[in-house]
Amino acid sequence: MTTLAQWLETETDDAALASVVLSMAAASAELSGVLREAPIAGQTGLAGHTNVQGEAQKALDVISNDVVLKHLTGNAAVAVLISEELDEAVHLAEGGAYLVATDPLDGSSNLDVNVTVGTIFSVLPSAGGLLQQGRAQAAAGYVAYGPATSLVIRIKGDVSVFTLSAAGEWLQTVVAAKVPEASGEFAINTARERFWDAATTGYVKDSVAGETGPAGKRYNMRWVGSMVADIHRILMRGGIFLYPLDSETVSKGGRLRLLYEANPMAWLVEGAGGLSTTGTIGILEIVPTGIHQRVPVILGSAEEVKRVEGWYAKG
Ligand code: AHM
Ligand code: MG
Repeated sequence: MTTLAQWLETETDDAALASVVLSMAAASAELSGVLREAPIAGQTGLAGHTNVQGEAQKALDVISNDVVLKHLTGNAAVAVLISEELDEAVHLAEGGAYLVATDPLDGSSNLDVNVTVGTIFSVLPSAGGLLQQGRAQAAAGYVAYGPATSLVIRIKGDVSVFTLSAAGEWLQTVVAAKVPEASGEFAINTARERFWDAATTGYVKDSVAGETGPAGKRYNMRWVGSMVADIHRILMRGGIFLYPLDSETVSKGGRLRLLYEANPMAWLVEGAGGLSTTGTIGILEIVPTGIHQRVPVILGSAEEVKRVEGWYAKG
């Protein structure tokens, strides 16, 4: 089987970029072990403080951030780290060619109930500064800590999936993931229906209307509450993920963060043939205004994303 290091050799001739991906993979492999034994080590529960987003940090949020920081600090190619858990960008190796933006532990509300969580990361050329469009990404990936630990990674070409072996090696298990164009599955937190805009309400209403409704088919709804798990399902078998702008999140610009949640996921989904949008513009086209900026996120199977865009176009 192809290892991650072998795949990187064929995927890029940029040794610095390959080393950044390998550092994130090493951090994630370490985290996979930490997460597996966290209840034994007494590392579940709250850390006792809040992050820059005003969210209560879990002990494992803090530990995960420390593990990623440790692995990137030793890498001369990483000039800057932006993390969900750190108020400010951290300047690391001077002259490093790359910037990493990460959510070290996404979906942490699922930790204490042993449901899949993940690490998301985006790699950008450091020369472009802190606030670059998603289009500028040099690579992006996530790691899903589920029944298996999966690394999903894309440089410029296809999306590859690697699985962490018991011996600690990343082995390629999917060569080119493709998001099916059509799907009958949508993912949205339906408990927020009262806050939705007309486009979201319209799309979901059409979808649940079944075979005789405007969508002409039957849909299923899935919502794990870990973006990594929901997006992984969509990458493997299709579907659409929506965290739209709603009347409660409008003052913040949305719920999910652009630099280390929306952009890397959009990079992967688009690389696998899917689409991504805020409803009105492509996620990868957004010009960031802040490192912790939030945006509406709609991505997945092309037909479904187009159906949502159709609703937004109605105004
Ligand atoms: P987090 O980065 O603080 O873990 O929050 C992001 C998570 C996503 O993983 C998930 O899609 C979303 O928040 C779930 O939101 P909700 O609580 O509305 O279900
Ligand atoms: Mg998070």
